[in-house]
Amino acid sequence: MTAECVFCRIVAGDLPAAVLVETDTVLAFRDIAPQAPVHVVVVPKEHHTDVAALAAVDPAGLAEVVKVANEVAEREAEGEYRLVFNTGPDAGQSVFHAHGHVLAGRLMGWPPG
Ligand code: DGP
Repeated sequence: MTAECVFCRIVAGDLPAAVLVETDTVLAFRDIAPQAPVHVVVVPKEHHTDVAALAAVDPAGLAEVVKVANEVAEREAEGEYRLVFNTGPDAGQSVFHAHGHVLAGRLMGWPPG
């Protein structure tokens, strides 16, 4: 946990969030700035800077993130979804705590912006 990390603060219960799924190692909650009718952020409870760091240190933790993302999408969007891990500022990452975005509920364009 880092005191200045917004997702660590949500995991710790210091900041409110609309939580959909909680497991021993993962939390899924609605994004504060939704980009689709379904937009849920899935985070490991442990702090890792991005998905690459998570994969290197805790591959099972990354697998749990993907499993929970799929559960959310099954529940909210009949299992059709996009799972996005913005990695680095140029890719749009603004919160440096590993997270996957579950986006669903509308047609997705390709290529992404
Ligand atoms: P990214 O830009 O890929 O790092 O995604 C970070 C996302 O986190 C962004 O879509 C907005 C969301 N977000 C930032 N702060 C909060 C917050 O305090 N609560 C919630 N629920 N989401 C947040």
